[in-house]
Amino acid sequence: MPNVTHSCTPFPGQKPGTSGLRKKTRVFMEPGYLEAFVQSIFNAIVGASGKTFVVGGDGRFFNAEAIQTILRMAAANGASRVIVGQDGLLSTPAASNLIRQRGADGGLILSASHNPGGLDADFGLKYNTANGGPAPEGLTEKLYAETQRIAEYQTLDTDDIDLAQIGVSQLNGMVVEIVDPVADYAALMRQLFDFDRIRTLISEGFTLRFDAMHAVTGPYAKAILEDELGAPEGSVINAVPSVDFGKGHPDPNPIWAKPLVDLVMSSAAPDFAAASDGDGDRNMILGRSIYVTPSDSLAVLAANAHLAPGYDNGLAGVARSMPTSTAVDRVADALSIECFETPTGWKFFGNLLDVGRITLCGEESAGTGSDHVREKDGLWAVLLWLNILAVRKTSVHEIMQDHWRTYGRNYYSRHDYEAVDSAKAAQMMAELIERLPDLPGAAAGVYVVASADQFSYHDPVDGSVSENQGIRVQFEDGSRGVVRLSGTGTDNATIRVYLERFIPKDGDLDMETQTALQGIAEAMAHITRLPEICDRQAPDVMT
Ligand code: VG1
Ligand code: CO
Repeated sequence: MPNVTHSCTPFPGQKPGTSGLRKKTRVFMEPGYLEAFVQSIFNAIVGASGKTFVVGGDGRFFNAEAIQTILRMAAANGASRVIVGQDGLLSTPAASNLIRQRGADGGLILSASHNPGGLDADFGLKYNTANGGPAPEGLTEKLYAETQRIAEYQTLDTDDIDLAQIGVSQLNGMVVEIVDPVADYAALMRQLFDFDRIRTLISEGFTLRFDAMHAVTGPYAKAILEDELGAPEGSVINAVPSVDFGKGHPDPNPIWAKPLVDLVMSSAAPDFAAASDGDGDRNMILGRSIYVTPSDSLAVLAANAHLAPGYDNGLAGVARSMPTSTAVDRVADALSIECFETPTGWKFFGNLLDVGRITLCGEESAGTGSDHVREKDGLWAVLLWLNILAVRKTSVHEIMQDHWRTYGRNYYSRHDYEAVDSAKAAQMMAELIERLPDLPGAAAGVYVVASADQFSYHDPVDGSVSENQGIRVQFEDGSRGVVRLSGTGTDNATIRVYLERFIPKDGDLDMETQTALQGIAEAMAHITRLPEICDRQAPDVMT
């Protein structure tokens, strides 16, 4: 069957420095748009010829159609094998695992993560490399260059492949292998965690609820939590992936997973509850009458990971993204292990994981993970928590109290200002950057600035430097404010302001979070001049 060459135009959609593309679904569906991006990926990796790829997505609207396009193009570009999750489904961490297990050259993952799905919502595609992680900056630069000069793409004129049928078929000489999306991932989890112990905990009456938010983790959570670990049927809710995520917003935080938070705050609360996002890489952890912030969760997991078989040798080191609270730094200090501060985005953990400098890492945006894959992993975090609870035989609430009594508490919240006029957001950042040298010593309410800078990261493994990664304001009492622009929004600019206040272990550990942070929020408003420049008085979302 002959290849078909179509011409296409370079497109402005790709942002430099990002490993994927996130756009409105209708944009992705424009003739030649997805194709131009896929061909740009193949060009950036110097051809697909002879290569093996993993392909799958979170099941959102256009997932299956996009996979058919990718399969045709991979075959036309000479790929030798493509491994696809049944029905086109693969969670992001499961895709990362498959790439590694099967020694694939890379993977194309279809998802816009926690953004809503549907014809009038969002779609995305990203490329992961052979280590299973998001493309590093060197490759994303090449990819960007390719998107700017792409002129034609290669495809085939063929019928669709049946994605529902597990097994092997051929597409113009390329092997298409449809696999169970859950099996290899579940096997990995079985190696890392003490399933017997968790099963015993559950059989003794420990109750849990997992909200898959109508997204990709449904089948994974059902298979592992219910079928294997014995949680009663119904413990996993919203478990069937749907193309529009039940018209919801599959973002596991107290805003978008509010019913779950309401449940744990009610008299019907289970002992443990959790949720994951569209593509299964994020997690939210809850206990009876308690919400665990992602930054605290990372710190607790670091302090207790040795209780799970996969980590019983201890941790090589830990890492957190810059805006993530410094709670984990205190644990690393106590364990005498290294703690790295990286820019936002999972790709920056890859090198540290690859060379064994770190074992655990995480971000304030509900991402936690380890060296088992090269993506953050929602269900993995849930299982590690369950393993810890099964060993310590105490409540989530008690684990948190105990943690704060040992290390002190980092009150933490992120305030998001969404759909801000892009020019105004840029102006606010530019003016702030100009004022940075004058900030140290300046008073903002009761807070005094100790230091202020623009974060740039020097990768200790490959020596690369990533600049302009957000603004850090350190206050004299150890509190901190961070401001940066989102790189994943699809609607104008999103400004994120991150607030952190440290209270030592003998201080007040039981304040309401927003109350504890109000002074820092005011100080940051004063310093950034966000309310005046962007004409916003309050954030749209506080997590
Ligand atoms: C957000 C989060 C960041 C995360 C990224 C991708 O980025 O803040 O921590 O790595 O989403 O997460 P930004 O640039 O919008 O702040 V996901 O679940 O899309 O893979
Ligand atoms: Co995600």
